[in-house]
Amino acid sequence: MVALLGALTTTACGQNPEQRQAAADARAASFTPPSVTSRIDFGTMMDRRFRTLDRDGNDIISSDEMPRQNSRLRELDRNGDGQVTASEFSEGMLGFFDRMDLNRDGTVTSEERETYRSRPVSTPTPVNSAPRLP
Ligand SMILES: [Ca+2]
Ligand SMILES: [Ca+2]
Repeated sequence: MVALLGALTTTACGQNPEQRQAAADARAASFTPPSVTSRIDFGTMMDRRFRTLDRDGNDIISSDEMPRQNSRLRELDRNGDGQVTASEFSEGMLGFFDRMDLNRDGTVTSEERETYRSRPVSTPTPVNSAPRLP
């Protein structure tokens, strides 16, 4: 039994480089900013992310450029045409940043991010339910 536990522990800790890379990719895909992120840095990061996703460079993330399991990205598609334009993307992402920035100081700390993530999903917030008009 002890030997079995030992083997399990070793397996769990002994990830090979590919597994670690896959985990890193997963973290990158779900977007994990550094512990303190300014709004400007966030905007720059999101702009870079948009450029990466917009493979043909037409300022639109079309449905075939959309990552498969990224529901957050689909939520940015405000007019529901299956595409996310550069302005839909940046406005949506900065709105997301502002919702995470609980004390409105223009930076999001890892603590604020955790608070945002652990919020009750079923509770609608006024910011989320407000109509998103330009
Ligand atoms: Ca495109
Ligand atoms: Ca803040």
